[in-house]
Amino acid sequence: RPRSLSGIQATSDSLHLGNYIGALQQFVEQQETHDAFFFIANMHAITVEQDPVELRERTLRTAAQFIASGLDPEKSTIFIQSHVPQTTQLGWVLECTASLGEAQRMTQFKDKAAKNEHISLGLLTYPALMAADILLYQANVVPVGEDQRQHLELTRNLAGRFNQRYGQTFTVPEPGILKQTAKIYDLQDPGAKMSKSAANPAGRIDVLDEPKALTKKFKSAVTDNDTVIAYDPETKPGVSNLLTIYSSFSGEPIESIVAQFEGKMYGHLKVALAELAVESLTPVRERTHELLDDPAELERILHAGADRAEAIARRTIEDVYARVGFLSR
Ligand code: AQP
Repeated sequence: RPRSLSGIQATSDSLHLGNYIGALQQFVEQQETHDAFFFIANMHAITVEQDPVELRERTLRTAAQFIASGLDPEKSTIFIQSHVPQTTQLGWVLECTASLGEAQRMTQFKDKAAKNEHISLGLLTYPALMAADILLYQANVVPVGEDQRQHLELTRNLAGRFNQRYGQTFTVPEPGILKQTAKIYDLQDPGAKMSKSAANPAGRIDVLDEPKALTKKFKSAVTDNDTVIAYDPETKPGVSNLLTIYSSFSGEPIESIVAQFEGKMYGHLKVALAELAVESLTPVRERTHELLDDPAELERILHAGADRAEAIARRTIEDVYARVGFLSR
């Protein structure tokens, strides 16, 4: 089986619909067809300042949401990034493989550097650590949203560069980006991606939102002055985003949703979408809270995952260290 690997940062109490549709739902599908590895990125999280108590709590909450969304610990290896020390070992080697210019060109670095007063060095070198996450496990495919395409391209370049210099060491991974759901947009600002750090929380649907809050956000989603329900991301970004989300929950193609709502008002679509989202997300929310009520079981799953992940990571780092010329102890 080809290996699939991806991660999500532990930077919020709840994942949002962008994470859920753009990433997590793909993870759930891939565990059926791939040798699947999914981790909670707590090391990436500290590239910007985090409160330690919150980070611990959010790490477990993110793990619980993985499982509640359908990741099965029997099928997927679920682990915490910092539990595999080889991540930073390879991260360093890859920092020395990448160039400063490459890191500075990353649009996520530029965006986040503009938003934060204190720009940590880790924010700049983050893509090398992300490359380490992926290359450690010799992943074939990395399911992510569109916003991660540039980082993945850098990972591929670093793998190729290392292989060329030291001989075949790393699998060069393919991005697993699904066209239609690759980018879920902010409900209040459909020109921007839905994001944890958006200024207006009304534009973000959280997986753990209570039904009332969730319905209110969908009802107040920004659309346009037109009244026709049609899919056209260029001229009707708000409505198109709602249709994408609808399609991802209902599993129907967008054309058939458009046909169902022919002649209806935006309000109808919003109410139907809110109902669908409540129906889909309620079991995820309830299961997440159940899992969090039993942290011992969650921790057992995460430890078993770390053991499996580390066994593979150890083999890769031994090979890498030997190739770059580090003497073994
Ligand atoms: N809006 C989105 N649409 C589709 N996919 C998305 N992803 C994130 N936002 C969207 C995908 O979710 C996965 C987890 O990414 P992450 O842990 O890097 O999350 P993030 O980038 O911290 O989430 P945000 O909300 O984007 O955070 P900020 O506000 O800090 O930038 C990835 O696969 C990502 O592509």
